[in-house]
Order: sequence, then C-alpha cells, then structure tokens
Amino acid sequence: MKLHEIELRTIHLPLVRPFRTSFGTQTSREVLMVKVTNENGTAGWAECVAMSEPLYSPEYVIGCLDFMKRFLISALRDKPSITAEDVPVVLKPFLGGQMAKAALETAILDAQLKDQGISLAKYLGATKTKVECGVSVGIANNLDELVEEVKSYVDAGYRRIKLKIEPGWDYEAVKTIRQIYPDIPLQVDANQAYSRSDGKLLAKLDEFNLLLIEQPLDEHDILGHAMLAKEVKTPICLDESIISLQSAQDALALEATTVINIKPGRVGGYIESKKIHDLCLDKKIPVWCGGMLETGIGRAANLALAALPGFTLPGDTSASSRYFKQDITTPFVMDDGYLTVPTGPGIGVEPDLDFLDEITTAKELI
Ligand code: OSB
Ligand code: MG
Repeated sequence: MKLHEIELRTIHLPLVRPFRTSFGTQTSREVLMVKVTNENGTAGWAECVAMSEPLYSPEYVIGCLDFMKRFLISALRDKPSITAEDVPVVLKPFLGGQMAKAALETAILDAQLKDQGISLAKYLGATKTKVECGVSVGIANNLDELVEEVKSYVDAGYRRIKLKIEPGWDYEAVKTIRQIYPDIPLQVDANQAYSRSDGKLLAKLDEFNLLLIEQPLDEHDILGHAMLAKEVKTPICLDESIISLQSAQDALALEATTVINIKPGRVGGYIESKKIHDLCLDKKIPVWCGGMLETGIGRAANLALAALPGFTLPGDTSASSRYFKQDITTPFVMDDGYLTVPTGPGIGVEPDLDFLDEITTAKELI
C-alpha cells in the first residue's frame, strides 16, 4: 500500500481504580493512537503501548511520538509502496523503540488486512474463537483491600489471578489469597523489584503452587534469572527482558525462563510476536499474552494473538470494564471467564470517533 496520511493523537482515559506496581501507581492511561490511511482510503488503527513515563520500559508516550515523527514515519513514507511485513525491515536501522515501531506496523497491518478482507486472528494462524481471561491485581493498601479486589475478580469469572509483588508485599499477600482460593491459578509479577540475593525470599513462595514468578530481576539480568531459576521451584517467566525473537532464544538457551509473557508492543509487533510464539511452541515453552492496560483497539489485536495454539496459559487480557468506565471501542465483555476473538477484517474493531475526540489531548496529521 501507499501511505496517504498518518494521524497521531494522544488520548487520556481515567482507570476505574488506581493500579499500583513496584514501578509506580497509574491512575489513568495516556495513549498514543495511530491511524494510517492508504491510497484506497482504508484506515488502519493501532495504539502504542508506551506509558507516560519510562518506568516499565525505556519508551514513553512523548518519546514515541517524537521517534515516529522524526525518523520512523519519514522512512516509511519514502517507500513508494509498503506492506506490514516490510515495516520491521525498513525501520531496522533505527535502534530500539519497539513500542513505537509496533504501533506503526499494526496500524498498517490493520489497513492491509481490511483491504484483503482477512481478520488479524486468521492472518496470525489463530486456532481458538475465545480466550481465557486472567487479571492483574495491583499492590493494595492492605490485605483486606487486596482480598476485596481479588474477590470481585473471582466473582466476575476471571480464570487466573496475577498479584503484583515487591519486597514487603509478597509472602503475606500471596499466602492470604492462596488460603481463600486454594485452587485458583495464581501467579505473581515483580516488575524487576528484587535482586540476585533475594533467592531465599522468593523460594518461600514455592509453597503456594504458583504458575510462575514474572520478571523478578532487572531486565538486563538474564544470568541472574538463570541463577534464580535454580534456587526456586516456581517457574520463572520473563516479561521486560524479552524484547525480540533473539532475546527469547537467548533467555531460553540460558535457562533463564521456562514460560514467556509475549507483549506485542514490547517485542516490536505482532509479526515478531508470532515468531516468538512459533519458537516456543516448537520448544514446548508455554506462552501467554501480556497486557499494557490497552484500550479496545490494542485489546482486539491482543485477543487475536492469544488465540494462537501456543498460548496455553490465560493472559492479562481482561474485559474493558476492568480498566475503563467507557472504552474507545464497543466494550469487550467477559462471558464465563472468556473473551471472544474478533472475526472482522483487520483487528476487527473501530474506535468510537466522537468519544475519541472528547478524550483527545493533542492531534496532528502527517
Ligand atoms: O508488567 O505486566 C506488566 C501493566 C502495565 C505495564 C506492565 C504490566 C502491566 C500489567 C497489567 O500487569 C496488564 C493488563 O491488565 O493490561
Ligand atoms: Mg509483567
């Protein structure tokens, strides 16, 4: 296709409740939305999953906007014609910036698949029509509030609970929830909050039969994770450390991880995500789809990915109501703990343009 016009806008959406992690507390989501229009007038949409500040990953909203405008978009527009599959090749000279690159690739892919009348799920090789939902539960003010929040999600039908942990909010929090729900699939996410010397502390969690411990150590500390994996029985699952197919191959070869959280934004897009999925399927490594508090636009695409056969664990693909009072698409509603994979062309959903305009904080056309 030929890129005719690109619209970049930032939107601001309050979260239904504050989301506290070891890297900070989110009370709202600032999202960079990308819309591409091609020569046929077909529009493709994507959201960039970077957060306002570089606390989870080095990328952040305004940085991504600048990176796109200054380098990525001009490189893409210099090509007389471009496919989504070309995007990673054309953008490769510009280092890093996976989230910015993923957003552009996904918007182009959405338009491309709409022109072809194919859903993203079909394009990626999805084998499921609905996916099991997990939910990520932030660090609470106290154990009573944690119990109350987890109960609301279990009652709503979520099939897996993930507790955010950090030093001082780990053993007791997990023990409390495990006592109330002896059988629920349960896992924890530390977002890099521990250090190599915390092996003994983290091994205390082994008694709770957790599915996995997500990213206990620094994103660059692959060796540390490999050492930790020998000290704890609970499987280690990398999130922040996995930024590409290459890094997934390396972490697996070094036995630093035995489960992988695939977040398309973090690895540069859905095409790279599919490659990591295929590698893991081949190696019998379970994968699950991570989340970045996405709007319905990003959620739709994540559901297509989570419908691939290697996604054997429930992901952080929760219903719209877990995040927002009003979503920018028709809300994703959970039914018996599942969300339905969109089947329409491309990502299969459209934003509500009136609502989008209402919550837009800045907008430019290129
Ligand atoms: O580490 O998985 C994470 C949200 C923002 C940034 C990082 C993470 C998360 C979550 C929530 O855990 C996932 C979601 O529900 O979208
Ligand atoms: Mg994580």
